[in-house]
Amino acid sequence: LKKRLSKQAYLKGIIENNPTVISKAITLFESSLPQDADLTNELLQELYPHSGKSLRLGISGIPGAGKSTFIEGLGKYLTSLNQKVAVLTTDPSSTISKGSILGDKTRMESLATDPLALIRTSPSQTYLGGVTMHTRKLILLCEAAGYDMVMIETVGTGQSESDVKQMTDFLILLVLAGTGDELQGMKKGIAELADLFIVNKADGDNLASSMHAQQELQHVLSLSTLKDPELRPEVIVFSSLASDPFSSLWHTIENKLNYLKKSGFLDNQRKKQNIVWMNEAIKNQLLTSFYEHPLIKGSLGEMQRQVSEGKLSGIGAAEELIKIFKSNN
Ligand SMILES: Nc1nc2c(ncn2[C@@H]2O[C@H](COP(=O)(O)OP(=O)(O)OP(=O)(O)O)[C@@H](O)[C@H]2O)c(=O)[nH]1
Ligand SMILES: [Mg+2]
Repeated sequence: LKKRLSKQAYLKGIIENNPTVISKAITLFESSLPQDADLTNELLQELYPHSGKSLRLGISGIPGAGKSTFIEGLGKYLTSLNQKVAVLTTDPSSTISKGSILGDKTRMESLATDPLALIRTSPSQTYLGGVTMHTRKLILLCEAAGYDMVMIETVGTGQSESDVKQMTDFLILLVLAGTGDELQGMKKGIAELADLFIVNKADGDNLASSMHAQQELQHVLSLSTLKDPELRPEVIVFSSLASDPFSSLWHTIENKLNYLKKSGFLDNQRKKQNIVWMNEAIKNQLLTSFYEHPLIKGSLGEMQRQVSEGKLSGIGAAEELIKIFKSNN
């Protein structure tokens, strides 16, 4: 059995921002042992009153859009203002290639060694409740530990953008000029998901095409049906290679955030997100207790075989399993 701290020791360490304890707590949260789940839930309950005070920032974009570079730059800028910054990334490719994890680590090296920063990369496939559930827990932990800003990096696949939108206050989408299909695709909804568009790597030979992409995107967004024009995302061209690019960028983000705060939009959004979280947790716990039920475990494989061979309909099999579950619970 793995050695765990007492609940009080975790609590104290997290609230005092003790890096060793925080790291141990994250390991506990990542565990899939049932006895760890109980301690995790008790801890979350106790941490909750200490959470909520950070700004939650989502950063999404296609692979290679420059997300990690951007996060590191913005993170360093914020720690230079004495802000505490936590970065949560999931690594969707961890089971396929290890290269990307190592790459990320190297690229965020100067932020990783910053005493005001915490970087955590979680493998994405291992959690019963999925990445989203896990990330939300880490957000609460980071907030209780006093981080002012929690940044979440996610690779844009459509679904992951809606997921990250559901747990952040502000979503930044990094796009690259010359990936025209992406820009076209944005007409279908993503435009209204992001709070800020950044045409990234607008430097060198990319500059002219980036300006063009900016105009194109602005046009797409001007057709949006958002009622409040203040909520319409801005499109800016950006390069991490420019000198001191993050101070003016942060100014832009802060202006927008101030509006969102004053108008009550952020509060409202968090209230809705809390409900989403509750519903997801219910679904998650029901699913877990279903699939972990000994009788279901015992018959699921056989049912699946019969369904795949066409001997039973999928819906019929599901109904039978649920009947078994309900009458033995
Ligand atoms: N020219 C230029 N290159 C950049 C800029 N930002 C990042 N890059 C480069 O683009 C490549 C990818 O950058 P990352 O920050 O790793 O991109 P990412 O979106 O995190 O990539 P994944 O996590 O693999 O999806 C690296 O070689 C960076 O050095 C920029 O502003 N200008
Ligand atoms: Mg990255």
